[in-house]
Amino acid sequence: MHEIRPTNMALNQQHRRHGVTLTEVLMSLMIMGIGVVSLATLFPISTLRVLEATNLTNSTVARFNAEGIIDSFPQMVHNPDGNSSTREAGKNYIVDPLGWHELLAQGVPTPVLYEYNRPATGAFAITRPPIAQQTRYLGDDPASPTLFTSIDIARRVANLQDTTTDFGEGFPDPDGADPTAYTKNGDGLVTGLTMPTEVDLAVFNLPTTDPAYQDPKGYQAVIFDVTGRYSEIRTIETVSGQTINWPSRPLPARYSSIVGLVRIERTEPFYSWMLTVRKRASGPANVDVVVFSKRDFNELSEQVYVGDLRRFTLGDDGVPGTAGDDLNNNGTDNDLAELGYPGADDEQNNRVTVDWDPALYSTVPEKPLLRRGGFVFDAANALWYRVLTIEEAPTATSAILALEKAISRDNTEDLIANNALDTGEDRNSDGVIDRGGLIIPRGVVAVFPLETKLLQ
Ligand SMILES: [Ca+2]
Ligand SMILES: [Ca+2]
Ligand SMILES: [Ca+2]
Ligand SMILES: [Ca+2]
Repeated sequence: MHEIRPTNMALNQQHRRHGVTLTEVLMSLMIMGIGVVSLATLFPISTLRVLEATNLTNSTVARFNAEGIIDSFPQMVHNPDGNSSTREAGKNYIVDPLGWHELLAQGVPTPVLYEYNRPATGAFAITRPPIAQQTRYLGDDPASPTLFTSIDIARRVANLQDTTTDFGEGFPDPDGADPTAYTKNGDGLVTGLTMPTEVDLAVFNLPTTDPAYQDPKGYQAVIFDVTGRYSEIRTIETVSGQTINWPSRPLPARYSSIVGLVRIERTEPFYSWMLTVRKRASGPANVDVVVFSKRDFNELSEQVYVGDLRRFTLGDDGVPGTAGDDLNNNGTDNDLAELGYPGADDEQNNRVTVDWDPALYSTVPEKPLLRRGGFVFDAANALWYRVLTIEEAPTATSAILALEKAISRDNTEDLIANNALDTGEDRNSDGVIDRGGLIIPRGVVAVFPLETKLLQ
């Protein structure tokens, strides 16, 4: 027994020297884990960055498209209903050719208001002020349009055809020995190709030769030459059986004897724009281009939520101006006109509480999609604000939003002693205290203020 022990100990020591303890394993796992986790978090971040970059690029293109249209057709902004007798001076409104046509196509009889489910009665009434502020215009005379004559035109003008979806591909002439695969015009140039039968054209809903069934939804063919390095794109004009045709734009002569792969794809519009306009009484208009990604063309997305935008807080003293002082010397201390007075403790405000308590609405509103970096629209003043953060909510059906910049205009009459009608409030003297409305449409990726557009 005594002789064996040292041997065992030596063996154990040997094991200890060459092996790895549990602690060492755990340590190395932890170190590797840190590396893997930090590497893994890089992927979502980079994906987000790519998405942000794509949004930024495409929305900038959409913005310049929109500005080009405005500069070519200034009446779209300055006379948005096409009625020369009213120039909408001093009003705020929306110019939304695409939204107008899309809602019309959905059966909304007159998509004149950019709003839905606005609380119109009760303590949280948001009445439409005398200046029509949530009016949506086509940007043209709806009775006899000259510019936005159809939904197709509106889609072409206000959409960015930025993405394509593949619908199938194949080699019409895999061996370069099948002359029947080609349809040619009088000059011998290819105006059509017959696709192999494994590409089932019927499922694509492509435009057929029968004009009654033509459905030009942006289907196009990408036609490679035999090298696979050169390609031409043709909008598919008609389809007859397995043959796709583009008679108005024949292919170059290099395709006349042999073609390579042909891919059928459809252009998808993800980005679109509408305009918000604040037109001064003197004529010039401030215009914002609002760019959406996958805009939801639905009345529900124009839900007006209760959200009082107030330019100033009352400060620590809880009253307008400085407690006990008559800052504006009108004989009354701390009247409403002293709110935000120079020298007072009132501060510029960038917070707003948005409320979607179903009790306030005639139709149960969907909860707004609130997210950092999203946009909210002041329905009274036609101003956009970007959301900086979402703070804790006082109730389960409300949230406090911190906005990226200070609120520049009040959208409510209820500026002090909230929920009560106080002296100096009720500016339109209708006996009702007006609450503010916010619209929080989904998918707004950017809002571009343009240079002031002059009446031309
Ligand atoms: Ca104060
Ligand atoms: Ca005073
Ligand atoms: Ca009040
Ligand atoms: Ca009022």
